[in-house]
Amino acid sequence: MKPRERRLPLLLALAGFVWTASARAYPEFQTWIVKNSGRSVNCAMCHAHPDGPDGTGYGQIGRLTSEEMERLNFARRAIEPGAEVQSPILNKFGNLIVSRLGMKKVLELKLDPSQLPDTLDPVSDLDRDGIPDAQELRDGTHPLKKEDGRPWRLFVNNAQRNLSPLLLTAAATAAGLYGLTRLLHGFACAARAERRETEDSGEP
Ligand SMILES: [Ca+2]
Repeated sequence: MKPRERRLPLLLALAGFVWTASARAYPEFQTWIVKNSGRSVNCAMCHAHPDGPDGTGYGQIGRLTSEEMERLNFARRAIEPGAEVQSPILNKFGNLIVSRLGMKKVLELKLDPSQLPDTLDPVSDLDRDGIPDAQELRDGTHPLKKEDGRPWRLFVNNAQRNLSPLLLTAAATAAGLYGLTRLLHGFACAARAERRETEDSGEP
């Protein structure tokens, strides 16, 4: 292995440390999402804390326990894809990205963040709102909050999801109205027949 090739894993590990140790180390992803979607997006799209990993709040480095530090260090070493990363400074979506891609690929995508959505599982939908995680990344909506999505996409997905119950309700309502109409018609006929019998018998 050439000296340059031997240095690559070390450089990647160092870059991974910088990424997980500083919220501002990788502004390229957030910048692209904001520009592409036109929406304001904070660090909470991928991190545990909306201000990123720096600080002493929940999900920030200054507050981690020894067990959480072990998980953080494991994530820092996840250069290749496939590792089950559970970094305490990332949320479920952030951990999914690192697990699926590995830090090496994440670092490559830093040069062109617009490719990030295409590298994700196209059918993964963590919040089950009907909008895939990759699309939420493009839209600048939160992939872990099912109430956060482009209104039109949420409307279409909800309509598709509830189409069968709506049709059944409409059919039941129509059948009920038809039955009621027939019943009222039957009452009217019976009343007319009774009136005719009374008139024919000459009873007052
Ligand atoms: Ca979703």
